[in-house]
Amino acid sequence: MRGRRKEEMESETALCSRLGLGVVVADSVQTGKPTHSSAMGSSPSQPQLQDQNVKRGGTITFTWRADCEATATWSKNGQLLSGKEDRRVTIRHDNLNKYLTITDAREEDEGRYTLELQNGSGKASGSANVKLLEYDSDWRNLDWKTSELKKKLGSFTLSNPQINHLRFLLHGPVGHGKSSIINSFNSVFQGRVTEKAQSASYSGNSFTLEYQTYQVKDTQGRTLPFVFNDSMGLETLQGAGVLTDDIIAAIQGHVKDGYKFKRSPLRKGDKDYNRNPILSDQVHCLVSVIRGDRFPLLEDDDNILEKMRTVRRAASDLGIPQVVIMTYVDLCCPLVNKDLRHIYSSKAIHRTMQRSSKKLGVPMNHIFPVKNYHQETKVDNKTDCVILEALEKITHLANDYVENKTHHVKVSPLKIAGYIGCAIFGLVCIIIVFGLVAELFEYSLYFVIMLLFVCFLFRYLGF
Ligand SMILES: Nc1nc2c(ncn2[C@@H]2O[C@H](COP(=O)(O)OP(=O)(O)O)[C@@H](O)[C@H]2O)c(=O)[nH]1
Ligand SMILES: [Mg+2]
Repeated sequence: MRGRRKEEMESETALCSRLGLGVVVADSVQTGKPTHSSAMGSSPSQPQLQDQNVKRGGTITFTWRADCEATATWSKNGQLLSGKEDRRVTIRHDNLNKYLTITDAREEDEGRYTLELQNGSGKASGSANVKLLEYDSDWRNLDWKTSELKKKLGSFTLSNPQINHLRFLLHGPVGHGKSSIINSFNSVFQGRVTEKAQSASYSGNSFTLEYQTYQVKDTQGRTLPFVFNDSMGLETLQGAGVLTDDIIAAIQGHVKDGYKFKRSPLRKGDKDYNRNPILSDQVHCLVSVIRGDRFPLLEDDDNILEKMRTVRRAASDLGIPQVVIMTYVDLCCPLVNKDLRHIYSSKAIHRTMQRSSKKLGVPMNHIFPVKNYHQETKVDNKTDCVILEALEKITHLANDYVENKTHHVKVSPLKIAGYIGCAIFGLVCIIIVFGLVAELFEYSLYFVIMLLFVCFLFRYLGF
């Protein structure tokens, strides 16, 4: 009897390994040994099947060892499975062992699977869900080549000649990877993992306390046409973390580099307040940085979400484009953790993006999932690609924004009065001088010269 049991177990193990089963959901131990009561006609025990998360192309496997003779039927979402509907589906009943295997798993295989056992004494059924970790095809295309993208961005020509760089402001909750993304951008172009902006190993409170501009250089030491502004993180408590007024002032270009964030907002007249920001001081794209794996927590944090919305509204009022960089994709999805190439087919990442799009009001094509260089000591092609993909899209959005902008220098009324005073004084002097000269020249020449001078004055003062 014992020998027969051992043989059965061996054949079961052999089958599992032949099918390449990643997950043996329930094994015979769970059911206990077949009892004599089965022979006496007891009804089967309820099958215990376990939920499965399977990767695309993987194998879905349910096995159950019944504790008595019983006929078994498998169904999916209430529809009976015969095992003939698809070559990928195999149903096998080997004495007490019941198997359902589906190879080359696809999205259509998702659903609730049920095993029903029935004999003369009664019936029992058990169900489990199958979920695919990935969609059947990628929802965003990437050709996984860095050299082209790097070249394109390295020689990017700004469409507005009045500025020599695009300015991106990174903002978001503390510890979500703002400083790390600046380091990642720089690392890609440097070809080695760098740390320009200090990122925190553990972030309870903001590690970045200053408003700082970072440039990116390539391996030849050429400065790339974009700069990044790192800011202090947003915190839940009112008055903690960066103040939304300061972020809004930074967007408008009023915050000078090196400003140390304080408990009270930066005001006109403070030494770090730039009264007359020009186009290159202003932010050309607002980048919200959020952790993908922590989004469920962030979703419930109304204080932070409200702060983020306030900042976004201010950017919208100025017509500044806004994007979201979703970091920590490696912790969002086990498949992506293993291989970053699954990033654009991962359901977990796509769903988190959909939820953040809804909560933050940013369209899906303005959300970029990214894995930062955080523990690596060397750069790698896949991480570079994902980072460059985000940077390229952000650069185009910012460049479109600056295309039709001009330097709007706000001149104070006092300055204007000064200009006018100077102009009047200059004119009077000229009239006196030319009055003397006019005696020697014809009046017509006198007026032509006067006119030319006034034109020059107006052009020079920029009226
Ligand atoms: N696993 C993982 N860790 C990350 C990622 N991005 C950042 N980190 C880590 O998160 C921590 C906080 O990052 P930091 O850039 O200082 O966040 P900040 O406060 O928003 O500037 C650091 O320990 C980083 O190494 C990522 O994509 N994946
Ligand atoms: Mg930081």
